Amino acid sequence: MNDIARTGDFTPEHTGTEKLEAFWMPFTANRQFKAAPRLIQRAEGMYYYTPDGRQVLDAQAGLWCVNAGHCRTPIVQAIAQAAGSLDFAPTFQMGHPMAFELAERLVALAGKPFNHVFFCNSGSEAVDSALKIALAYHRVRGEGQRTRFIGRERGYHGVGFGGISVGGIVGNRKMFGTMLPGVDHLPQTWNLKEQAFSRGQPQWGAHLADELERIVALHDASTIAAVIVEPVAGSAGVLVPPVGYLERLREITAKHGILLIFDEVITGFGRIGKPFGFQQLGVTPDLYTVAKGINSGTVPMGGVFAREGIYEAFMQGPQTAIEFAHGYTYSAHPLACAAALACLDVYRDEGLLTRAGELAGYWEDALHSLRGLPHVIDIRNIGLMGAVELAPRPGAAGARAFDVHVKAFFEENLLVRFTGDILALSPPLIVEKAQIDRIVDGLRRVLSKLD
Ligand code: PXG
Repeated sequence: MNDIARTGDFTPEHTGTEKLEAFWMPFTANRQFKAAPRLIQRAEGMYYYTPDGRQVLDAQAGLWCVNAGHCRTPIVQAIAQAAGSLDFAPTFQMGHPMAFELAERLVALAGKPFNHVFFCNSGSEAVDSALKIALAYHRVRGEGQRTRFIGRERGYHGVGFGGISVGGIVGNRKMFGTMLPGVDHLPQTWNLKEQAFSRGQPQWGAHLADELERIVALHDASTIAAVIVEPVAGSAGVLVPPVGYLERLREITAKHGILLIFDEVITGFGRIGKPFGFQQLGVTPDLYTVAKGINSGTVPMGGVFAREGIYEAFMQGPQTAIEFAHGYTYSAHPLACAAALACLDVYRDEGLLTRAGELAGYWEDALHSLRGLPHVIDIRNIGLMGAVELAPRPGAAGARAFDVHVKAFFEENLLVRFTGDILALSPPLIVEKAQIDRIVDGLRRVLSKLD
């Protein structure tokens, strides 16, 4: 048990539903949850523990973020130490050493051509920051008419107005008015008929990137600031880029002077086999966003990496001028930086940022062994990401995957994420083969008796 955990009185006898009412839960069916709560009290390594003491295997790394595993001692100690020695320090017109050290280490991990990183506190803020860097970059170079963004259907870029505007998940957009003007979308890349049960990158679909040429022709390249995509779409249910697709996006954007932004909030920090997804996929963007795994989900933090030439373009005018009027009170918060520095040590010492690549074959075979079970219409994987897509129950979209989520949690002691009728899997990168077996065997039992 963690000595410093504040456990409250959420023991089985005390979990009265009235205690649950005040918290307006994010992205949650509040009434359904509060009627039958799924509570987590503490965590360690690969596991969560419920208030009644059940040990639950975390097959989703929290929310795609706990890449080093839960409550890792070096990270916990670094946070505690920072909290006791530098609780907060401004980074507007001031600085603290950890922020600079972290930026330097991150840029080294990114490698050329990336040479600067901007800090924020979440993936949503990272996306907003990247979009603003793109607009301002064009403007400082005399191309201020480049104001349009191109996102993609089924893209998830967080929940800020910028992120939902370039994002392509209808449910996250429809309630919120007209959002940013001047945004267009590429088609999404998943196709059941052509790609079902692909292992790794599907062979079919590179041509979908050519839609960008059509969009460019419609608006004229001179009006477009940036294209933003997730290298692997995570939230929409692990949509793996077709072979050759990202390469084509890169070619077309470069040809037209449009910035290419990769949203690596999920693919960053070892999720698909290299420190960053672009390194694994072999396509280099101009800007990319990170969050989540930057400190294994321990303290909110995000960032935007910029390739050579972008930061430099801003460094003009009087020395006293603030070159980029953007930032957050908590940009490079000392606790987040301390956690990230300790986390980078853990990643390095345990080889975690390349472990997904080593386990990818085992993970792929294990997941694809679920093929043929009732209602399974597709299985997708890359690195240590995976998805099992179910046919929806007639008239009740999402109900089947929700049932699996609940049964896995209560009957198999497994935490598995779901989105629509897709089960999404992304275990911490410390996962062992025996734990992969446990995830897949638990799912097999649940799926075998699913109606
Ligand atoms: N971009 C991407 C690609 C993401 O996956 C964000 C931005 C936003 O990050 P923040 O830190 O603002 O939430 C994300 C977040 C899920 C799930 O289960 C995915 C996310 C968040 C919560 C749940 O699919 N991704």
